[in-house]
Amino acid sequence: MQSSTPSLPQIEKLRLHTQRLTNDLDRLMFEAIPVGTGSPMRLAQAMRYAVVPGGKRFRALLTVAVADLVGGAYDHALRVGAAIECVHAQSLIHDDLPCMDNDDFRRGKPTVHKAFDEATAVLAGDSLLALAFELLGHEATHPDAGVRIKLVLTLARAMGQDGLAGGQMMDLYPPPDASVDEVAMCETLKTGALISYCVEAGAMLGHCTPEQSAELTRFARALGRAFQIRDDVLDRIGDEIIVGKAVGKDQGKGRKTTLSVMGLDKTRTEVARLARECEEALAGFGQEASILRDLTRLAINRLN
Ligand code: GRG
Repeated sequence: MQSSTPSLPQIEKLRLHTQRLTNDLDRLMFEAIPVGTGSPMRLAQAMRYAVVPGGKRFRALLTVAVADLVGGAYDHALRVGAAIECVHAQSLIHDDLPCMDNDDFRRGKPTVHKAFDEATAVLAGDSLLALAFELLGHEATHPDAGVRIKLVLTLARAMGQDGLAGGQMMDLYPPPDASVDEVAMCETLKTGALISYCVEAGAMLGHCTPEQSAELTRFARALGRAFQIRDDVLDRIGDEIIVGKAVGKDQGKGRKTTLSVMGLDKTRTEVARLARECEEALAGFGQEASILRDLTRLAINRLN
């Protein structure tokens, strides 16, 4: 795996792939969040504001790519991807609140609590989590109830104290002299847990051997770390307009990140190691895993 920037044909292939999924996701989510059918209209508007249009749709793309790799159906993966994007959106809405990161802009537009208000933002986040489980539990997501239960159970674990919420807690209340390992653990939970779920869930929709499953898990762990490290780097060197939100906040708040505890040079080395790890984990899948290689490059080189 090259950590260098992707070639133009690679970018074009990924762009077409992304375009199709983005259109399908937007349609699915619009239908799943009706406005004006009895439920409070303002809540539905805030939910839609948070998920349509979304961001890069990296997580849904990942799930669809893994499902495709193991013979899962696109329509099933699309619904799982939508559920994951709902959870991701909730985590961003809550992360942006004044009691957490206190951000006014996200994806180049006012954050949900700025566009609406704090109470609506909290409830929109809560409702998006509920919607995620509703989407997963519906029989359209998979005909096998056992698979649906596994999808639900594994997502619940990825969100809670051993996942996003736990990682966010470590981020908000870091130990005084956080070690590299403690910072890595925080980032693995707050960002890596959902990225790992994307891969696990995609694999659940098809069939793979225990060896393939282990390699996908290894890939997901390295990818999640690389994705969050790039986030830290963008906060340091990114352009506010392109990133779509305020940058330079980590240093201002004295936040512990891989970048702040390792420095730029060691962080680059670590990203190169993670890229190699992704490449090795995907090696056995051959050309079939090319979209996953493209997504790895995107995670490492992205500008927003
Ligand atoms: C889910 C129960 C539950 C709680 C959430 C608030 C919170 C607890 C966690 C916050 C976790 C967080 C914000 C991690 C950062 C993840 C990250 C790198 C986000 C940016 O993702 P992109 O770049 O964003 O994929 P786009 O806008 O492209 O979707």
